[in-house]
Amino acid sequence: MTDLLDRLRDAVGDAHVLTSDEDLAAYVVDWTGVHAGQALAVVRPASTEEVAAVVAACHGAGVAIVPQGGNTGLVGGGVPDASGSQVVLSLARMRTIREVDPVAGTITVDAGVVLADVQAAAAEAGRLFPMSLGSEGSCTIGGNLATNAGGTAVLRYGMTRELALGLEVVLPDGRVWDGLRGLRKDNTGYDLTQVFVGSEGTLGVITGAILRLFPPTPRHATAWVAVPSVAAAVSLLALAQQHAGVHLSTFEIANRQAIELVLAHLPGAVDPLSEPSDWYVLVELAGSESDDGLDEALETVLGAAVEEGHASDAAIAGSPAQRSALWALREGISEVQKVEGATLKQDVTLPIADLAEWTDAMGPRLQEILPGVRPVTYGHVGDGNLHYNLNAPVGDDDALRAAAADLSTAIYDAVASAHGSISAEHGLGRTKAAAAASYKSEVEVDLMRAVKEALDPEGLMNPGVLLPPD
Ligand code: FAD
Ligand code: 2HG
Ligand code: ZN
Repeated sequence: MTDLLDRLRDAVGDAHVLTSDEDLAAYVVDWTGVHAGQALAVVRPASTEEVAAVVAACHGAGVAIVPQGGNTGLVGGGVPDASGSQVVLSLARMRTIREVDPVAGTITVDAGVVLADVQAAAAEAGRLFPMSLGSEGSCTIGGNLATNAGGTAVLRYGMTRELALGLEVVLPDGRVWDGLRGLRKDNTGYDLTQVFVGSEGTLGVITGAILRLFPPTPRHATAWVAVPSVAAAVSLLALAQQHAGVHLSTFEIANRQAIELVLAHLPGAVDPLSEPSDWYVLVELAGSESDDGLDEALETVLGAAVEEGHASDAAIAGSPAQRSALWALREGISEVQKVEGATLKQDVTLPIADLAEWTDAMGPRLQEILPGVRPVTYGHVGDGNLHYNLNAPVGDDDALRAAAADLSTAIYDAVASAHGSISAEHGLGRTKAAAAASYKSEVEVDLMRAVKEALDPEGLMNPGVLLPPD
C-alpha cells in the first residue's frame, strides 16, 4: 500500500493525503454517529484532473473508494466500512462556482460547492436555486446529486434529479465523462446524467454539475397551522393546492412529540400557538415581486380549513423574523432528536391517499414491539414523505437499539404493503441496501446489478452501499 499512498501524494500533494487517526476522525464517522468505519487514507483533490489521478491510482491498486461531500448523509453511504482498506475521496476542496448564466437559467459548479453557496451565487445573479435542506450549510451539491436529495422545495421544484441538466464524472477507471451540457432538449440516447443522479457514489465520482435556476421568489406568506390529524393535514393540502396554485412551495408536517423536543432542546424556540395540537403543518406560499395576493390566498386556505374542521388554529408570520422562527421549529427537529438520545431514522413515502391510515395503524403496532417508543414524525407531507423517526422510551436508549431491527422490519413491511418506498430522499447507503433489495423484484435487482457491473466491473466504487454484497 505504500506504493498507492505515494501515487496519491504525487497526485494531490502530501498535505492532502491524510492517514493519522486524528486527521481521519472527522471523515470516518457519519452525522448520526451510528456509522463509524476506518480508512486507509483520506484524499482531498482540488480539481477534476486530480480526482481522475486519484481514482486511476486506486483502480490500479484494486483499492475501493468512498466519495464524500459534506458528510451529512443519514444512511451511512459516505463513510468507509470497518476494514480500514478503503480510500475516502473528499470533494471538500472543489468549491468553485464555474459559471452562472441567468438568461439560460443555469449554474455550473464544482461538486464540492456547499449547497448554501450555490443558492447564494444564484441569488447574486438575480435567480433562485430552489433546493433547500436543513443541512444546506454543509452538504455539497455532489452529495445532493449522488443521493438525489429532496428537502422542503420538492413540492414546487422537484427532487435534485429534476434540477440537474448535466454532469462531469470521473469513471471508476479514472476516465472523465464530460456531460456538462445545459440543453433543455437533448434526445441523443440514454440519459447518462440521470444514471449518476441517485447512484450514491457507486458508479463514479461526480466532479461538476450544471443545474437549473428559476426566477426569484422574494415574497412569502407563511403559517404554522394546528391540525387534528394526518387526514386533516391532507385535506389542508388539497385546499392549499386549490386556492394557492403554483405559489404553494412548502407543505411540511410535524407531530406534537417532535415539537416538544424542539421546545425542550432548541435555544429560543417558542410555541407560536396557545394550545397544544397533535399535529402541525408549516405551509408557505412564495411569489415574485409582482405577486400581491399571497397573504389573501393563505387566509382563504386557512379560513376554509378552520370552517371545514381541518385546522384548529394558525400563526401567520408577520415579519421575516417570525417566518424564520416558524421555519426553525421545523428545521430544528433532526438536531434535537439527536440531543434527546438514540434515534431510529426512517424516511418513507406513501401514496398521499394512504398516509393517514398508514400512520394511524403504525403507532399501536410499534408500541407492541417496544412499549414506550416515541414516534417523532415529521417531513414533507406534500410529497407523501414522512420521516417516521423513533426516539427511545424515555431514559432507555439500549431498548431502542435492541429493538431497532424489529421496528424497522415492521415499518418496511407496512410500507411495502401500501406500495410505498422505504427511502424517499435519503438513499439506501449501508443502512437500507439489503432491505431495499429484498422488497424489489428479482428483475429490478438484476437490472440494478447490470448497471453497476457495466460501469464498475471491479466493484471498487463504494462497495456495500446502495446494493448489498452478492
Ligand atoms: P455525503 O454525506 O458526503 O455523501 C452522501 C452520499 O453521496 C454517499 O453515498 C457518498 O459516497 C455520495 N457522494 C458524495 N459526494 C459525491 C460525489 N461528488 N460523487 C459521487 N458520490 C458522492 N436529505 C434530504 O434529501 N432532504 C432533507 O431535507 C435533508 N435534511 C437534512 C437535515 C440534516 C440536519 C441532515 C444532517 C441531513 C439532511 N439530509 C437531507 C441528508 C443529507 O444532507 C443529504 O443526503 C445530502 O444530499 C448529502 O450531501 P453530502 O454532501 O453531505 O453527502
Ligand atoms: C428533514 O426533512 C431531513 O428534516 C432530515 O430529511 C430527517 O433527520 C432526519 O431524519
Ligand atoms: Zn426530509
